[in-house]
Amino acid sequence: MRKIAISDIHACLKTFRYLLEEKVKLQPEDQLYLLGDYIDRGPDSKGVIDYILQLKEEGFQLHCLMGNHEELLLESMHDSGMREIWDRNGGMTTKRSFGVKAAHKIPEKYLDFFRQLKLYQQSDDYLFVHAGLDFTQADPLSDREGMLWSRNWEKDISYDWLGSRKIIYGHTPRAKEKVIEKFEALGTEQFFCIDAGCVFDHLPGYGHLCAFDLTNSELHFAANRE
Ligand SMILES: [Mn+2]
Repeated sequence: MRKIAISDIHACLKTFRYLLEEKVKLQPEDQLYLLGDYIDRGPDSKGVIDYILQLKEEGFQLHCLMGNHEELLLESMHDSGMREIWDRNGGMTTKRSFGVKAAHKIPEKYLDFFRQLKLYQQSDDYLFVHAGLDFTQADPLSDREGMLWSRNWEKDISYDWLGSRKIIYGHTPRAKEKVIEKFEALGTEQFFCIDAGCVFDHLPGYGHLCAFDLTNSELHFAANRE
């Protein structure tokens, strides 16, 4: 049994499948933590959700967290300001992939999937969250905004609060080399961002989807193959 985390798939279905099937070789006894941002920007948002639902149906053990892009989709259903932000950040590609002109036209089974996503999850000494934790708040795990949107929060970590736990997150893309560098620092640091910018393959060094095998302390990468 392995624990594996992947974040920020951003509609890159081919890369996601290749990473899971050819690199990670996911097994039914593994626990897979997906840290949100399944949709937007890349070519096949619907396909990514279909694949996740299929894996769950086949009995694979998935723990799916919410990302800010799923929040934008849900909020856009009743907030026109959010709709504009979503459209500017990949929402148009997601609507196209579902063949709809508005989020509320997306079939209910997908909306249900988005609605039931968790904001964070803990397992052993690991705390999984999409963006980070806002330690300027009294209880970072009650602060939805921080968990979905925060950046550059690492300098504010309260180590009294965190104890021996390590925070695994995505949201802020970086080059593959930078991910590897921070992976090597994980022995001394208690936070690790696994977003290697899969969908941003036009940026030098970016364009990889990363799987972090926590059990064996290994990284697997797949280059964008969309
Ligand atoms: Mn994000």
